[in-house]
Amino acid sequence: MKTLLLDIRAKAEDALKNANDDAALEAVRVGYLGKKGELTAVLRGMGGLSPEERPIVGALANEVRTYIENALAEKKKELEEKKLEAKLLAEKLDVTAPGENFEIGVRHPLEKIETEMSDIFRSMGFEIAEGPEVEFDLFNFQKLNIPENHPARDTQDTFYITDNILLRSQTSPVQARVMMDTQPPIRIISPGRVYRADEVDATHSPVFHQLEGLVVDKGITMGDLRGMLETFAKQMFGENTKIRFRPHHFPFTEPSAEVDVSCFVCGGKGCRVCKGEGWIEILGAGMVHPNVLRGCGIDPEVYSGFAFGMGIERIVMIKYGIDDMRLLYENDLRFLKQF
Ligand code: 2NM
Repeated sequence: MKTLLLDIRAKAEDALKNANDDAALEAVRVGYLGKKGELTAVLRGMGGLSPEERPIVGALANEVRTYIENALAEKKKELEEKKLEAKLLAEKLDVTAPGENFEIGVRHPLEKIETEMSDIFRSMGFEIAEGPEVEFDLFNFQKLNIPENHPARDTQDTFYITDNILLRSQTSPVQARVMMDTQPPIRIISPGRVYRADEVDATHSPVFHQLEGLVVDKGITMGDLRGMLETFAKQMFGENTKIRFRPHHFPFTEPSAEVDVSCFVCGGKGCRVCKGEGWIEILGAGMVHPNVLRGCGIDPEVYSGFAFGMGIERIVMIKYGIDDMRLLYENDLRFLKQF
């Protein structure tokens, strides 16, 4: 019996030496200490021993059991330490390794110029106003003194959602809304996206951007408009820039003008950029029509105002010498990275 126990101990020790994972450890435990294990079988057979032998063999059996239990626990600890070590090695992080390279984007030229323009107007005290791109024709046309039969109202030119709801064809409805909501003094710009049913070509897109401005107060004159636009033109195109007004017609302003800047490339002598003219058209402007003021709840006998509007794409194309508007919408990084 004694040799059998010592033998079991030696075998268990051997088996543990070769057990290299949790499953092998468990197999050893079951094989010796489990219900049907070798040591358990010996303990069960102790009934056949004499009373003198029993305590001696019992003590040895307990010793062997404790020995195997301790050996199992020790091996388990050893395996866990090995596992942790392997995990730490696998997850090793080299904090001195160079960072991953990722490309930094660039601002879109439209956004860049819009911000530049807004900054100039904000420096002159203008606030930025916004409004919906899906508009009522009340604000897009009626309030702006655009008559029922005006060509701009044609479905050929404007995207209609219903009979009286449309995609705004200009940002002026924003100005109409501000005039209806607030009494003068008013000094706002409304940059934003507008929609017209145009075919795509080098100078047209059904979706483009405008920046309009509006000033209403007591005693506002065309001289104020001129001075303000001159300041804008000099900051946008250079200190030597001059402006000129040419008579024009808009339904919402009277009088109205188209406004040119002297060519910032040739200074007015005539070149490729100004097509030999010396001048480049940049915007439309005028004194807000009394009908518009009255219709928006402002008394034209007390107040007067000026308004202007320009296409942001057009300014971008002039400033950067871009001859095809479609380049601004294609998002080709080789193009966009040049600005
Ligand atoms: C332009 C040209 C001239 C304009 C007028 C108004 C309003 F709401 F005050 F009547 N907003 N914008 C205006 C005037 C726009 O764009 C070429």
